[in-house]
This record gives sequence, C-alpha cells and structure tokens, in this order.
Amino acid sequence: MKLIMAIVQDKDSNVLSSEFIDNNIRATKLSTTGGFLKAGNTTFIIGIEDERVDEVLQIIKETSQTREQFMTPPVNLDATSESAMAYPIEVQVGGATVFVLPIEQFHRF
Ligand code: 2BA
Repeated sequence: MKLIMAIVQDKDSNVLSSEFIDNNIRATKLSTTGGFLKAGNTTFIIGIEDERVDEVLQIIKETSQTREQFMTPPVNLDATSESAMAYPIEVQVGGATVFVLPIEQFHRF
C-alpha cells in the first residue's frame, strides 16, 4: 500500500474530488497554504493499493492544470525609491505536486 500526497490548485480540487468518488478512490482533502505564494491550495491524502497508484496518478495528471499567477514581492524599505517599488512577477503554478510514500501499516478500526 502507498500514501499519495497531492498538492493541487483550489480551482481543480472539486473536479478531482468528484473523480476520486466516481472511481472509488478514498481520499482526504486538506485546505493548505503554499509557502511561496502564501495562497490557498488543496492537499489530498490518498491511501491506495500498490496496483492502483498509476491509476490515481493519471487522474491527478488529467485534472490538474498549469496556470500563471502573479505575486508581488515584499517592498525593500531600505532601498532607494525606484528599487523600493514592488512589481508583480509572473509565476507558473501546477499542475500538481505529488509525493508517493510507502505505508508501514494501515488500520481501520
Ligand atoms: P507555493 O509554495 O505557493 O508555490 C507556488 C509556485 O511558485 C510554485 O508552483 C513554483 O512555480 C513557484 N515557486 C515556489 N517556490 C519558489 C521559489 N523559491 N522561487 C521561485 N518560484 C517558486 P509549484 O511548483 O507547482 O508548487 C505549487 C505548490 O505545491 C506550492 O505552492 C507548495 O504549496 C507545493 N509544493 C511544491 N513543491 C513542494 C515541495 N517540494 N514540498 C512541499 N510542497 C511543495
């Protein structure tokens, strides 16, 4: 058995939830925050049999889109007025960041 942790954009999370239900994949959905953009994203935790890992990865891949997002870097208060201006920079986010981990034990009591 494996634990899949998938970080996706909020905009893709509802479709992905529905896909998991339709395909009988058990998942837990967490509201999370990206360390860089400090914006909300969604992390799914999925415990799944080894032989279904590729199926889950394929669903995540097909559902998660890459999007451009703008972020404004923090203003440098020590700098001259011109360099202190903070211009938004474009960042590419997603599709999905996925970790696959081994599970030592799995219990449902
Ligand atoms: P954030 O940390 O908010 O990052 C959003 C996007 O900003 C990233 O998209 C990446 O394109 C860019 N980015 C992140 N750190 C950067 C840096 N130091 N310099 C320049 N650009 C940077 P993704 O790579 O698709 O990541 C989306 C979200 O997945 C991340 O949101 C974070 O919540 C999570 N994530 C990504 N890699 C991770 C990792 N190695 N460990 C844990 N979480 C991760």
